[in-house]
Amino acid sequence: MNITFCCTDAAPEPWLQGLRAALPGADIALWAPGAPPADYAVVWAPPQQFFDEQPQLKAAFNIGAGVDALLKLQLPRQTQIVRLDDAGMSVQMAEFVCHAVIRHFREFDAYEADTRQGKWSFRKPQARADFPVGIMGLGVLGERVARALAHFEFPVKGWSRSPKVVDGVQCFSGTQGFKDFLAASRVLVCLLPLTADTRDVMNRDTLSQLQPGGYVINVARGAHLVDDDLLALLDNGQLAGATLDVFRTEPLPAEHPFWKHPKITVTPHTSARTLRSESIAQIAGKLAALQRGESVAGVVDRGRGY
Ligand code: NDP
Ligand code: OXD
Repeated sequence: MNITFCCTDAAPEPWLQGLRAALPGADIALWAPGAPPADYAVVWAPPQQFFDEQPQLKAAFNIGAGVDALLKLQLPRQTQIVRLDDAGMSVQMAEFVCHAVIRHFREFDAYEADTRQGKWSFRKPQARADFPVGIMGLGVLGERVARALAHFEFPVKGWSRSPKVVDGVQCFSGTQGFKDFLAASRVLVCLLPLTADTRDVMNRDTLSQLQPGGYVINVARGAHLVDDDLLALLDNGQLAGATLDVFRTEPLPAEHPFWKHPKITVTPHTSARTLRSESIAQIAGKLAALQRGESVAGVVDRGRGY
């Protein structure tokens, strides 16, 4: 079995070594233009030339959960696209989102500002019941985040394309459930894949439907959010704040108003990082299953876009 590796943004050597250790029978090489045809690929943001020169691939393993960048390319028809499912990302996402929600709910920024001035002062505790958290996307990551927030006894709402049942979470689905979901949420967390249906989903109209004091946490993709609409709603007081980990252009350009906005916390697309050894173990397991003719989790439905 031949495997070609083409991942921009990842130092290739540790990946190649890890893949070789996990798949001792395989011939694994770093892709370069003109490389011989391989059976399988491990990719992240490869150039179009990669797929143009590798039309025979049986499967391409994406070393991330989101495949929006990959699906913009012309892909060989028979190549299965397999994304990471979890591989150590869901616990990171749960801690990131819980941290953002709790930091806002418990007003830790205000406490920090006070204590830095030597002030020993209390704030009136806010009622948890007044902080329903709505999660858009109840997939591998969204469901884990929903369960983690429910553990802290926040009222948790979830929205997905198809109907779901998740313990401790009030679930809504489809376009018909969206309005009710927004009206039931005060904090809005985006964990949707970026598709034609979900692009710009957080805009002036939808964000205005959140409960008073709305707070936005975007950990999915920058193009889910209309930047200017968020800024307008923060500036007119309709929204209380936002934590943003993903942006339309990354790195976030130096002149972007998000950097210095007093109600926005920016993090550099780090809420759930790809973990090399977990990812390699998952890819090796899936490759072995595919070789045995079994189906694997995380195969992308190109028509659906995720
Ligand atoms: P999944 O595919 O497991 O889950 C996607 C969820 O979104 C599903 O519940 C799906 O519904 C729902 N969904 C899709 N389209 C719609 C729609 N039109 N309306 C309503 N719900 C919809 O993905 P993951 O949980 O693994 O990952 C989610 C995203 O998180 C990734 O695509 C990626 O963009 C982002 N991500 C960000 C990271 C970061 O560091 N910031 C790291 C990793 C991922 P249904 O269940 O019915 O199919
Ligand atoms: C991913 C990401 O999609 O890192 O995995 O954003």
